[in-house]
Amino acid sequence: MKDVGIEELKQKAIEMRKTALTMIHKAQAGHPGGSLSAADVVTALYFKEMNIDPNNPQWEDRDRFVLSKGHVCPIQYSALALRGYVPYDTIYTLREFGSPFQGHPDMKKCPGIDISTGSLGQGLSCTVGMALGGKRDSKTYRVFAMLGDGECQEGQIWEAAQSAVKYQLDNLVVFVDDNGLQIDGTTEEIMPNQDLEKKFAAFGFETKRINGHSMEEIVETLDGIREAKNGKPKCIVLNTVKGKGVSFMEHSVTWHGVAPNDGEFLKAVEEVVGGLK
Ligand SMILES: Cc1ncc(C[n+]2csc(CCOP(=O)(O)OP(=O)(O)O)c2C)c(N)n1
Repeated sequence: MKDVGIEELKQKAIEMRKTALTMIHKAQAGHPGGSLSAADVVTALYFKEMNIDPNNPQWEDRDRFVLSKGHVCPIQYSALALRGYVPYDTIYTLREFGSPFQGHPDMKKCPGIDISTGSLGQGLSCTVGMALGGKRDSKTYRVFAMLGDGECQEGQIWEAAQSAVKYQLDNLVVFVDDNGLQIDGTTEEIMPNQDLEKKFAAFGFETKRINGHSMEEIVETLDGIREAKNGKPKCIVLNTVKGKGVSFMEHSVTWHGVAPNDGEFLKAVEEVVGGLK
């Protein structure tokens, strides 16, 4: 954990959004909507909460982060580039052959990626293994997962949730980016309210629903659970907006996996630089 103020984190979140959009624009491919909805929590984790060392990505005692909704990797790559895991210019190689920044996170190619993801539903199981391993080895590291609300339709999520409770993994913190939209192949889908905090609570998680774009609420929540050694895994459901920070991308499933053209990119960056409204 680093002592970083709210205003500094908000500035970082602006840089994160700008970087992710720059990558996607340069590649002319990628997923802006879900990257922007996850941006604020990912910022708080990488710039304040997690015990990590960019110079030693394999450090045994590091906190782990698993982007289970791996398609929004531009936001995680932005954190890795801005924290210095790789040179910042790497952002211009998104999705290129040989780049550490593949279309979905690849742990063999990119320093700082703890597990390869992209096939939705699998990441939580990986975090359960990591958290259980930590407990068995008497390690104090914590494990953070980021899931999508659409992803929670995968049965494997709930099998993993049961294991997390059975093994009393209070070193596991699960975030669900509940932006209310997903896309299934070519079918756009408005997600029904799944009452995810109630579902995770029914399985035995300690749960809370917060505004996923309020840095104040995010930091307060992370402060509140940091020392909670009560035998319960945690789940924080985030009220978020897909495309948050760019007016024409907000609440729009169209921007799930589409890159902005030159004009759209310039307008998007202009808006992002102005901060969240
Ligand atoms: C197992 C699997 N099925 C389908 C997909 C294709 N897919 C990629 S993103 C996505 C929608 C995800 O929605 P959500 O989890 O809500 O993420 P977000 O809206 O935050 O992008 C789907 C179905 C996939 N990556 N993995």
